Amino acid sequence: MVTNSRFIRACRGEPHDTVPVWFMRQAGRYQPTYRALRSRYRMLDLARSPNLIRDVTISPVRELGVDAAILFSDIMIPLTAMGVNFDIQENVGPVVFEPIRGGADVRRLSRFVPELVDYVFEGVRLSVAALEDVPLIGFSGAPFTLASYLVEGGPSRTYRWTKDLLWNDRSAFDALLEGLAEMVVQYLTLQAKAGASALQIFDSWVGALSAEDYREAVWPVMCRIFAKLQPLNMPLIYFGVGTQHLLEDMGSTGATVIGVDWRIPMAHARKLLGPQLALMGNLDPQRLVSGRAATRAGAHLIMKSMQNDTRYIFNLGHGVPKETDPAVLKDLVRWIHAWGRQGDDGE
Ligand code: 1CP
Repeated sequence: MVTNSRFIRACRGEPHDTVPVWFMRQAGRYQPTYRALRSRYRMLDLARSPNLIRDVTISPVRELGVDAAILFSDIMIPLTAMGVNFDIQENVGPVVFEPIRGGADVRRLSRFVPELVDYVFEGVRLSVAALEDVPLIGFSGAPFTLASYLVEGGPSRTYRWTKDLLWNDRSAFDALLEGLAEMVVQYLTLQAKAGASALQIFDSWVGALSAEDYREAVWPVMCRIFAKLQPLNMPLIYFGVGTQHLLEDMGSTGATVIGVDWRIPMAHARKLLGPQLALMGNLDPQRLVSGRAATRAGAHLIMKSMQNDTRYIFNLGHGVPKETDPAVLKDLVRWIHAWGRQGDDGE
């Protein structure tokens, strides 16, 4: 476990030399090196090979100079170890072949068998060895976001069937989230034991819920997960998109770092969440596609509003878009580091 890095120190509110930065989806399609690998392997083949996991995981650290690596995998991977059949399809995302639509389908899910995804933990070990003093972030999808793929059968805009299950078959919904929560705890604990230094839970689509539904049906599940992870004594990051209306509740789950999307000013998130939590975010990812000037201008506003905040980590409000020029990201990392050292325009 790496403890003396600026990323981990900022997560804990300890003094550090400059603002740490990493990017969600920092490994992926925008990288020529990743595209070259993908011309030879399918996404799921990459994610099942420990050596390739390591190569892809460490590549943004080498190419961009970011302060943390995130395990290369996908939120769907551990579901293979619960008996779920799915594929990751080009320009679509995860597709689940037999969606879960009721209690009988939920009972079909098996308990999580970690041995079936040993390649993930081996990928963590190999990545950690190659990264030396750069921390590795392990991750999992959150129960609601995973359930949304399992129930819809793929990406969705309305979450028709997921909400239907919540409102019309609450015991099946609860059983599904509970089974997934048990997996999340075991899966993340094993990533920590394999050498990860921080853990992130992606609840990407939880913003689709009303504040009342979140509080009542999801928040208690998240509280139980974070309580079980707390003994690992490492930063626990919780992130979702479109979560302005949920932020305060997300902040009281036991997570120690909250990932904020780009729609809300970072300083406003700080007011809502109070001084104790670390915050991570929140450049509009689309600025990257609009080039260096648009990127620096957005980053300038965020850095100005968060200067002197010792529990702040620079990131995007969501993942790196595939149209991003790597040179823009590399420039951004240098620029954030320089600003964090000297204040204002950095260089
Ligand atoms: O063809 C390809 O190479 C597939 C593109 C791709 C990649 C690079 C997918 C399919 N997954 C990944 C890797 C991935 N997924 C990582 C590691 C890379 C990194 O961050 O550096 C991580 C952390 C994820 C997590 C993930 N997968 C999330 C949560 C984060 C987020 O972006 O919100 C979600 C929602 C997924 C589902 C998924 N997998 C892939 C796609 C295209 C999607 C999104 C589909 C949708 O819009 O619903």
